[in-house]
Amino acid sequence: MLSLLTPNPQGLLQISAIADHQIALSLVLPTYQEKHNIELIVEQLAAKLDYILPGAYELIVVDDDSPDLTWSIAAELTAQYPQLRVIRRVDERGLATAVIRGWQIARGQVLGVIDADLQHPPEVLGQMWAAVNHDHGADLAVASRNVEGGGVSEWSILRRILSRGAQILGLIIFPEGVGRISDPMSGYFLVQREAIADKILSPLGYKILVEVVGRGQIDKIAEVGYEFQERQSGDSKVTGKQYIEYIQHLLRLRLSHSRRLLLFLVVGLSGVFVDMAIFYLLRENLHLAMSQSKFLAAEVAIINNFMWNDRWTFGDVSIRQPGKRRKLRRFIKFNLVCLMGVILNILLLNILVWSGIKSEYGANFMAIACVTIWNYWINVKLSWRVTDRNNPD
Ligand SMILES: Nc1nc2c(ncn2[C@@H]2O[C@H](COP(=O)(O)OP(=O)(O)OP(=O)(O)O)[C@@H](O)[C@H]2O)c(=O)[nH]1
Ligand SMILES: [Mg+2]
Repeated sequence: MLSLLTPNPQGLLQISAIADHQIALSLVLPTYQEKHNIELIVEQLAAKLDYILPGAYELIVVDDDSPDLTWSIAAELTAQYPQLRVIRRVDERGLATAVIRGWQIARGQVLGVIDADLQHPPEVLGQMWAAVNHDHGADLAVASRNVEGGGVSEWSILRRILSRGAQILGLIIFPEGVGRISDPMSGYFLVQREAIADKILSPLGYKILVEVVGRGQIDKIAEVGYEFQERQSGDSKVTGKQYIEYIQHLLRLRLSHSRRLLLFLVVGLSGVFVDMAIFYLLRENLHLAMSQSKFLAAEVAIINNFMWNDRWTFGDVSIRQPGKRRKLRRFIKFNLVCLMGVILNILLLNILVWSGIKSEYGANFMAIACVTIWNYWINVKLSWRVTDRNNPD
């Protein structure tokens, strides 16, 4: 089957949560000018998958209208390989968006990607499939060059330096995504459909994996070592432009991940004002004792912060945890985290002053900054459980 796809101007892509239960795995092969490789890779993959998943997989070639007519050769192969589907995408280029376009028409429960130039050995598919294919299986299985059994066969020193440099840059700009995988540049992986379904994806350039980790609900990651093969036929499409796009892509992910932290900081600031105002009222109008006033003011501020965070900062998560009981549970956790924060704050303040910082106010400011970040992370993990795949109660 050959389908024609026209451009998608907004660049925002979504994958449906609905899968066909007959198809366990949909593997996308992005291609551009791969006429010498396409037949062999389809043959190798079909042989491997007919063995692991007979009748329960599909291969989807997404070709960007290659002038060498890769799409046409692929379309001819569909007669021989009924599990093969081919998309010819016109007037649009880009590896990452091609892969997502393939996943959009895919029917499998697990979605995957592999290069079509024979640099990714189909042999490791068995191990990757085993990693995702059971009840408590991984959300993501990545073929990695940087774990045991992995490597790059004949890379020049320059290419190794560029690759490592890109990885380090990723760790600096977007550590919470890039830091979770030993080979974040890998273009060979399998992911559970439900981990990325209904997310707004907007990848740029080549590195689809960082987009999946950055925007998906990826809890458990498995890595399988593989040896990156040298290209036998055709040319690499990697140019300097891909490096620039990679940096832009990381910055984009950084920004979207910072939004939550930014909202959390704004809410925190509103809490400072609430605390001050209540403290003032209780002291001046009701003449309560200082500690009593402080305690009540802090509690009102915590309630204020919780309300805003639950509705705004973590609104997308709370909506998936409906009901008063769950909300109360989130509130109790938030309250406890804030209380621990106060203790930590006092402890840090003492340590900083004791270690020689002259200004108590400066030390207090540093302590507040550290505790705010700590508060944020603990609340992300504990109260709203943002990284949970199903956000269970
Ligand atoms: N659909 C589509 N596929 C692409 C595009 N660019 C590259 N590809 C395919 O994506 C896969 C990886 O691209 P390569 O150029 O081989 O990149 P690489 O493997 O990182 O680099 P090399 O080791 O130099 O080959 C290959 O199957 C390409 O044909 C594109 O713009 N659109
Ligand atoms: Mg290649």
